[in-house]
Amino acid sequence: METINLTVSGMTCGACIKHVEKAINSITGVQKVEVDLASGTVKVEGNVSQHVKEMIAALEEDGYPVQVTTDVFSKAKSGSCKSGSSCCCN
Ligand SMILES: [Cu+2]
Repeated sequence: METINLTVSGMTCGACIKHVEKAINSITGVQKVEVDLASGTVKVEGNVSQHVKEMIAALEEDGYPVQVTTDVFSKAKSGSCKSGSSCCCN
């Protein structure tokens, strides 16, 4: 299970939170969504690393531009892991 942090723009009220939660919960593998309206951050837990793009697409479709602050992709691609048996680059 992974945790992914997103920064979601355009959330202004409780209804926005519900929209965002619903959009994210519709994505395969999502187990938990936590929305922080004040900071515009969303924490997503689940087996979601394969579905981040879908998640972003679903949110943008609903009018909420997204930035991924936990960068799963660059970590996997950059080869920045230097050692360790559970290296994410493998
Ligand atoms: Cu709203």
